[in-house]
Amino acid sequence: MTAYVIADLHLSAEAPELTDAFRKFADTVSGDDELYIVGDLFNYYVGINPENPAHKAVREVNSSICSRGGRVYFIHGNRDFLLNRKDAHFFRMVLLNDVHQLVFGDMRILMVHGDELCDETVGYRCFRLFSRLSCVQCMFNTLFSYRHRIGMAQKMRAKSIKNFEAANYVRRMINPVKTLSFMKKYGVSVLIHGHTHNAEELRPDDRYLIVDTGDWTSSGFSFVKIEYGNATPGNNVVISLERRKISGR
Ligand SMILES: [Mn+2]
Repeated sequence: MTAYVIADLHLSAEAPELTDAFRKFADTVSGDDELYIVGDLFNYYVGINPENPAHKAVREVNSSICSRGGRVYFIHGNRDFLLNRKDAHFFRMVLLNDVHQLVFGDMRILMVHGDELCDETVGYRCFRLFSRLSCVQCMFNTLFSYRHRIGMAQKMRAKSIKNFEAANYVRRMINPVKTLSFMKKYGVSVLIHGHTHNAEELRPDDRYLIVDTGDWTSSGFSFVKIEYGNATPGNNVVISLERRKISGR
């Protein structure tokens, strides 16, 4: 049995090669397996659009995983936090809390998107808190049309890209001190996160493992594979970070 963890696919109508890669990758998820998408599945998300090929594909792909007995779970990223429980149902996935724990015997693995592990500005922290309130989201969806919401999301994306460029493309990183104290608070030895787009394993010391799932681009993608046995799951959990090239590149 295997649990796959992926993040930062950034699917959109403009990047069909990523949607195709997701489709192919999903074929490896068998009936005994679980797929965890830990945020930023979509490049931006302001509601279901049945005409959007990325939305259609996610629904189809997840439906096919579910129909063979597999399960798909989703944790919000900073780009798709507006995806609510009803939307998750449409996409055939189960919406989890922002912090989720997997327990295999005595091994506990924490999963988060990862933006909360970075050094964010006070402004972003306030925005994150405010924008995740369901009453605010409900108001946003009621007050503005889908087209209007798309426009606002695109403006926010443009501003974020400009800020990233202004900072000279500084590599996004988690704060290791914050991350360790986060892990200690939850009493876990393993943490898997996305958001920072660097597929890598960090071992602050022998007791802790921090894995960045990496992202999906037109040249390739990465994912975390957690293999666990049936009988004594705590004793034989194997965690690996795997990379794949997108064929044709
Ligand atoms: Mn993110």
